[in-house]
Amino acid sequence: MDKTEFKQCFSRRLAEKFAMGVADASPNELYQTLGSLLTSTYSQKWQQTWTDYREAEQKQAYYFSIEFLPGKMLKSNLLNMGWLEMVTEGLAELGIDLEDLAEVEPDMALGNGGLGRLASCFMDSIASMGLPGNGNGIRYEYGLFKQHFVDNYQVELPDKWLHKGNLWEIRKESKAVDVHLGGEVYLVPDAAGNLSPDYQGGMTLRAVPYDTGMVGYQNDIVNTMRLWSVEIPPEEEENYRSIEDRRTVEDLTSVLYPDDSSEDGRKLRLSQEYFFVSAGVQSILRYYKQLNKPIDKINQSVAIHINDTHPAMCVAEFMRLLVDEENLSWERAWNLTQEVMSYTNHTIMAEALEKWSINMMKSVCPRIYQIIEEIDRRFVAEMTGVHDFDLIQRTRIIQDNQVHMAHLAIIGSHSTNGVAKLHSDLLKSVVLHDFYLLYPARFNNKTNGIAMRRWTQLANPALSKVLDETIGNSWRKQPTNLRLLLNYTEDDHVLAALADAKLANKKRLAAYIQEHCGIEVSPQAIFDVQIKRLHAYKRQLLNLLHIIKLYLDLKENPDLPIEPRVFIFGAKAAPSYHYAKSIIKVINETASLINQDPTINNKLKVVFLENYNVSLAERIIPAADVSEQISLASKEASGTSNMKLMLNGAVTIATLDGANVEIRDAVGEENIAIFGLTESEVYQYYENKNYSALSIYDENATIRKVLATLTDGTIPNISAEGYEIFDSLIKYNDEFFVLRDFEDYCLAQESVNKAYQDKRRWRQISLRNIASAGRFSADDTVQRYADDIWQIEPVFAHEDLRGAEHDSYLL
Ligand code: 26W
Repeated sequence: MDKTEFKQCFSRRLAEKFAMGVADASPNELYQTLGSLLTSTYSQKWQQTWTDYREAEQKQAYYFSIEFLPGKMLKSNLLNMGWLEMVTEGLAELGIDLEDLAEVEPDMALGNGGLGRLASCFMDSIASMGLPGNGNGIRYEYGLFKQHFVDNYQVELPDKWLHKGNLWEIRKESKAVDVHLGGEVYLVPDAAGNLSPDYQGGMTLRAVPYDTGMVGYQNDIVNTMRLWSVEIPPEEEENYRSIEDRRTVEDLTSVLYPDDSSEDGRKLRLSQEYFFVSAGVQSILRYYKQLNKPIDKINQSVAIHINDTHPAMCVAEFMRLLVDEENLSWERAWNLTQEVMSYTNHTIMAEALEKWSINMMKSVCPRIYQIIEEIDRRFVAEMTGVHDFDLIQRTRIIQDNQVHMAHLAIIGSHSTNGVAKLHSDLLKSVVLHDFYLLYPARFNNKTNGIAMRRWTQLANPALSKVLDETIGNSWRKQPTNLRLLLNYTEDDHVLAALADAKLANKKRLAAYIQEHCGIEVSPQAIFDVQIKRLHAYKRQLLNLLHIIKLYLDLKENPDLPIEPRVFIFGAKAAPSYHYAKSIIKVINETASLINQDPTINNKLKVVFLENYNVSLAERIIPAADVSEQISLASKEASGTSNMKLMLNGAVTIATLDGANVEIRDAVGEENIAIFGLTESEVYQYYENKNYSALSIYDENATIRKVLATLTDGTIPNISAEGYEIFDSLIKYNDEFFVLRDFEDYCLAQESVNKAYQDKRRWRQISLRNIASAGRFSADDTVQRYADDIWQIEPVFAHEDLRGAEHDSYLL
């Protein structure tokens, strides 16, 4: 479709929807118009894709995730439809800046961090690889809280993202299902003497799906992300007279739990988990049964993926439907369940591995608890005599009145994978070693990837243009072709072009920082970036202590030969995570102190950007020079911001943790600044129980000087928080070995400073990082899931079924 046609259609659609012309329309009306033009255009392909999967009787994968973090979708859909350039120009000719429309769209922030964003990167890649995969999650009324700083403290405000409606979703009333919660279940013998469940009490809720198209990259494929919302079944209305009664129901899908590392253990969270699991599994079986295939062949048509433990009840819900409703034998049902289910672990933090009390489980989903009990009983029986008693007791699902959700997911599926080589090895050797002994063949690694199109073509058009002009545009479809850039390491013209693109992005971010924080930063300075959730193991504190050291050094010697540096933080803390919120306060107070100190001639600036989310990441990452990946080795499962920053030419300072190890392998020792304890050294300390923060403190004057600022008033307004942090290090022995890695970290930072001073060398290192980032494409990651775990393949394989030539996106 050409520009002229688009402009006509756009003006016509605006008139149809809002009875007005371009001149009178607000950015939101223009956004709504453009969005509706897109949805009505790709809906035909969406339907076609669905029909193709059905006619081809294609095996499909269903990615169950309690979090999805798409961010904004307008520009991503325009790019994937091949319309981005044409629409940008067409709108400009109508006097409209596409950026203004993109600004209007609220971020879809239905996730906390890494896990949710990965799920959305995967949705984009699965569709772009033409793979029959669907998302299944919750349509929260309120997304992740909006973060504001008041007096340098984090405050949380509700994210009412739906108040202007959501033009990307379609409410599928006809596809609603009922989910039963609470009550009691009695097993009563039926006529044939088989025990069948008799549900007493509890409540039946209506799960209504809202489908959002997942548009593939210029391949006519549109997959589905189905998000469930709860409603009171019309036939039950009279039972919910009062607002309170109604809220008890509607609360179920009203808000995303803002914790991303420690389970909250609340009944509502467990109810959320069962709600979207039951709704999703029921709708899958309903679809499968329409194919008129034997139920005991469902494993050839369905793959269900459990994204961390939150959807682990898929195992028991699938069993419930196969045994209770499809009357399959337990054994047959169990084999099918294991073949259909697969599980990904995203964290080794003990507090993040969900364990629900038996009573809680019984009160929320009694039949599911009965089934889990039976799975556990049969597991013990099957393993007894084969493996030793203690191993069985450590791996069984129900222990000390708690249901271990990871155990259920591992025992009930055919595949358990980690998200980076080191993480997957730690699962086998430490965290899930007992299960590795039971099921060695099930364990595998799938190193994370990122949606290359969003994190280059959309977020960084300046870099994308230089790449096209240097190596051609094949990298847009095949990111590993970025390696061609290595041929230009000695090409000063290309090095300069890359540096100009980076500088332009830094100027844009500097303007944003000026506007939103009132802080002036120099685009010439090193933009040193740490963007991720605030968590002690991610060690934003280590970054802060180094900044304080630099500040003290500059106070002593303002002519210290360091390159001016801007430290940029983006991080939300879970509202109940007090320690994390104290670190935010201290970073902000340190920032105010340093940014207003005239004596250090602007050599240091600290900027903590509010409300870090996907859209802010798209603004920060292209402007980054240094990528902070400084978690304590063994704690960060993978990380994905590390991949995004590398792809955009930032140089990484990192511990050998998570995917940092594979980034080092990709770019080479001399193009990354590695420091700190390795995971085996960390485990050595655990082994020997001999880590002493106090002795490090006593032996290191610099550390004492730096830590003193936390309590001696150097940093104002942090009396409580300063002591809290000081005590966490000295009194409570520094759980994440911040003091142990401090000196090495400072040395690594000096090497970064030195490298930056050699402009040409720095540009070459940056180039090599861009060139080596192609291997972290989520397109390749999902292809590995498809080949090794889900056994699904692109529908293209059945080209003949789709008829001759496809017409691309015609209006
Ligand atoms: C029960 C509360 C809760 C909520 C979310 C516990 C754990 C989570 C997530 C699993 C935490 C998470 O986002 N993990 C991150 O997953 C990314 C994608 O694989 C990894 O890159 C990060 O290293 C990992 O921390």
